Amino acid sequence: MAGDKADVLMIGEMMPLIVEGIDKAFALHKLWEARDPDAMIRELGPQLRAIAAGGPVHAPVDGAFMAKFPQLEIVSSFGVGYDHVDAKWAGRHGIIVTNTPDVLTEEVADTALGLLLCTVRQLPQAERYLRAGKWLEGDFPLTATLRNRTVGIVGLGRIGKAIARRLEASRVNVVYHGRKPQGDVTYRYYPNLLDMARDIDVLMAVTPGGPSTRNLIDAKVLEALGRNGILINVSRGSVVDQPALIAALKAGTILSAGLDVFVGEPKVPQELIELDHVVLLPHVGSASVHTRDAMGQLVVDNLIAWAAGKPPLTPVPETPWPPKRA
Ligand code: NAP
Ligand code: 8YV
Repeated sequence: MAGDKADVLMIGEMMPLIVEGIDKAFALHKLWEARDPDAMIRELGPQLRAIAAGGPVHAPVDGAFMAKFPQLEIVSSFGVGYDHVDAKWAGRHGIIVTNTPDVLTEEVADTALGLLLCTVRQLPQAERYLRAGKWLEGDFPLTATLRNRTVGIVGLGRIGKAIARRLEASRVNVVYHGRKPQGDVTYRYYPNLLDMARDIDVLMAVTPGGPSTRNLIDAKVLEALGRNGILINVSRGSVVDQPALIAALKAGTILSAGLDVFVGEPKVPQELIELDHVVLLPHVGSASVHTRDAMGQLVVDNLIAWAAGKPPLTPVPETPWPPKRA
């Protein structure tokens, strides 16, 4: 503790708005800059009560890591998805986990729809065609269409519903799969993903990552989606069996895929990069200045609320409130 400011450990580098916001209100410790990170952890261990954590490309905040800080009270995480944090372990140990929901919903839905349109209509390929001077030789080939397609959304939560609203405006039929039906929509619900995959020709993944959704979209689902089928993934790379997807794309089992997320990102398999008929984005779902600023501010504001003894602004469902220590 520096003066009366609580210590906050930042694990990996985060955006300047977060670094500056935390630095102003707290004693900030930058683990990624430490010459000896283990020594910093040992030194802070007994008194540290707060951690700021980044998204999926950062180090996981698992039970073993949190156990190094017996006084830990809060992990303020960047991003709505928090599969890099063991929130169940934290919940059992009375530790608050916060994420950044809602402020990114419309941005990610915009990206998902853009990715879908780019994939179906091959817009990036058409742009590459023009830049390569090929238009002078002839028109770009005709493409597939969004018309008469049915989009099946896996994970009809905040972002899934915002995508569905955009699809409705485009007069596209929407159905969905999740663990339970949603009360506030009239789209057809499929309790079984395979059944839905057979009936649709676009599969849009918007679930959380983590063990409960690992490889949810596997070879069988891709086969059921069929030769005209398109997979759009804006959830987490882990939700799709990536080798099975590559095999399906190569074999023509499905038509195409638009991917914003990957297993092991930022590394993307060369086999995917070499496929010209897919559209690949570097995890930019929420990546506008406006939305990233709102997300970053929420990371800071959750810590400020905690330090003032107020309830967390955006706790994840696993967070017990008021907290109970194990
Ligand atoms: P949300 O409101 O919690 O929605 C998640 C949905 O997934 C819920 O409808 C939930 O419904 C469903 N779901 C959960 N577990 C499932 C399972 N095992 N099988 C099928 N469906 C399941 O979250 P959100 O704010 O919409 O965000 C969703 C996810 O999008 C995030 O967790 C993150 O992974 C991803 N994301 C990606 C980007 C990007 O940049 N690409 C940006 C933001 C978010 P049930 O509980 O009824 O199953
Ligand atoms: C974040 C995301 O940008 O919110 C999420 O779950 O995937 C993105 O909005 C990502 O977590 C940053 O690392």
